Amino acid sequence: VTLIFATNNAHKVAEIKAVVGDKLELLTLEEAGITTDIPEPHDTLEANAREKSAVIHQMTGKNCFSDDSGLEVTALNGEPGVKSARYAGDGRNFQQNIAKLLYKLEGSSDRSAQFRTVISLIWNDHEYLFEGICKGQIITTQRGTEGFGYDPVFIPEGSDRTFAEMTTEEKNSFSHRRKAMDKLEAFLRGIDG
Ligand code: ITT
Repeated sequence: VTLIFATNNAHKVAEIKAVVGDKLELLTLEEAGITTDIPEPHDTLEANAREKSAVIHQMTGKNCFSDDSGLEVTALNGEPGVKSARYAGDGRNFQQNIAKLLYKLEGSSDRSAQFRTVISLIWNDHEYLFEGICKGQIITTQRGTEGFGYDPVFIPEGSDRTFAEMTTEEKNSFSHRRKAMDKLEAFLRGIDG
């Protein structure tokens, strides 16, 4: 099975390639010869995931999937959520995004949060959505240098280390993205019979 992964985020590609191994052949946009800025204009992860896969499917006519993810913080009513990449402005600056998050959570006793991934798969012209959630806590200072985005301040349930203190494989043993990808793989196995 060959699928185009409709993302411009190299960290997502590395994480998902580590999940699927050689069970699926993934083509990045670059490998598929596509250079386009994928729009994310909507106010839900679901709608943005659908938009991204639809754009790439329209361009290529091929089977493809996208990943839209965000950090949903309880005490902030689900923010930054769909705005995770641009929380502190259009520059997509991770240090500024983390600084804003920690500032907004200052003094808050509830530091619970979840990462949520929505994958939109277009398979033989039909669309399917898969969700993965990882619950955890936001800590007060950054720890670790691996991963991306909010990883240095997020500790998943069941660990005492941040995602940024883990290898890709360890992060994948907990992560939202892995859980959504497992569902996609199970779906494709079902179709294969
Ligand atoms: P594509 O749309 O090209 O796939 P993107 O980086 O724009 O890549 P999103 O729209 O899904 O991806 O942005 C989600 C943002 O949420 C991302 O830039 C990070 O700041 C954050 N994020 C998503 N998954 C994360 C993870 O596993 N660990 C840490 N932060 C994450």
